[in-house]
Amino acid sequence: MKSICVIGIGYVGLPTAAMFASKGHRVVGYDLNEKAVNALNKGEIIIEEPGLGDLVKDVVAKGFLTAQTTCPDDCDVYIIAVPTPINPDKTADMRFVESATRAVVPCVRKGCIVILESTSPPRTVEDLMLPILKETGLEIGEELLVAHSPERILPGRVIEELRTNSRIVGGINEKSSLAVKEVYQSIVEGEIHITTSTTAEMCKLMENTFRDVNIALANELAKMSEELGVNAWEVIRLANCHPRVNILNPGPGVGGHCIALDPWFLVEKSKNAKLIHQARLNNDSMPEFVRDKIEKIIGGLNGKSVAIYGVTYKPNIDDVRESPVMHLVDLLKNAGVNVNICDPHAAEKIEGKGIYEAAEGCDILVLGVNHDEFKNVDFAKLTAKMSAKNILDTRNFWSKADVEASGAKYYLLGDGNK
Ligand code: SAJ
Repeated sequence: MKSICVIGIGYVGLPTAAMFASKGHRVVGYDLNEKAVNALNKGEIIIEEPGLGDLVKDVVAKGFLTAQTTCPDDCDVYIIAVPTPINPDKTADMRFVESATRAVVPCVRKGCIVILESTSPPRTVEDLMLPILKETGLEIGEELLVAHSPERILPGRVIEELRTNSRIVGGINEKSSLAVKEVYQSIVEGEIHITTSTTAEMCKLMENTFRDVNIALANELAKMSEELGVNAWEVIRLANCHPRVNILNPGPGVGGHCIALDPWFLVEKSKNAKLIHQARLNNDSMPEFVRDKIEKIIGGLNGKSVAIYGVTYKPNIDDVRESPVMHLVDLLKNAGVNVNICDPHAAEKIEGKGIYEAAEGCDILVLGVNHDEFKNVDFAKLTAKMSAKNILDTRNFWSKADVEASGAKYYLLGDGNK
């Protein structure tokens, strides 16, 4: 068994730490966030992720996982899982990775391993981390092994995917790759592919960029469909009957701290990332497109009331980071709209109202995120106290027939049929 330090006990670091601890490793979570550290040491978590709470409670109770606000100097493996946000000018903010790497320097000794898990621009390990790690005085690649191993876990299915997804390990040399592969073999049942650190960085970015570009295609289809008088969802359903076509779903935009951000790392580093750049602009234009659709439906915005159902970046999670629906809320408020929010998953993050209360007095109800809680609503009751019974579905989640049977008017993002 190894002693493992996970730097950053957030959405990726905490489940990773808990999984290693559940296999008998001694794991120390290091984070500057005292609230997260204190919660973890009580066996509690401060994020919503199915199954994670029980896992953390168990490994903390057994003494395999602890947390602290300083970097431990007695571990064999140091995993950096800190945020890599985007600056307002869309360049990568690598401060957290840099400071985590510096924190490791006085703590490592001969034989230690440093792994970057954070999604990072290409060449982060080679050009940002190695120059700092050389300050340890250890022979990099021999006495101190270094690799990038990006996570592929889907928020909402983290525990299962950490275990079952295949994984890429990109070492600065083969010795590093083999040592890091051995570390992950204790928690990963999927295949572990070995490559270079820069290739691993590019793989992670291209995985999410592939998804972002395809979502952008679906969003462009939605706009074209409204212009040309067809229903984009019908086009997608039928086109996807082709054995090699898989058009993704339109929506009010792309959120989360991954798909919405990672492509910008490539735009920053390569002048050839033109399609990738345009895809980001397409997706980031959707909140305005929805705002304009709302304005057209209710005949103006200033002084109107709009109820937004679901503001997290995707269904059944509590994460509002980069949420396009939160951007839509801001756009509406800036246009003088009174906005009511209903989101049972984001109750601790935003001031919301109940499902049958939020729509009262509103001119339109917009489904922003298709949470399970919105599946079986009573549309007659939902719209009973609305000023105007308009429902705009941005996720093709509700039935037009059911909505209109209640006497409300149903609108669907991407449906150009009048
Ligand atoms: N979205 C659409 N249309 C779609 C699919 C998604 O509008 O057809 C939107 C969602 O509403 C959401 C955003 O895109 O706002 C991203 O949602 P997501 O579920 O696609 O992605 P994440 O960010 O939760 O997780 C992704 C996953 N990457 C891929 O699927 C390639 C996950 O495997 C990664 O580990 C994660 O990013 C990450 O951490 O990088």
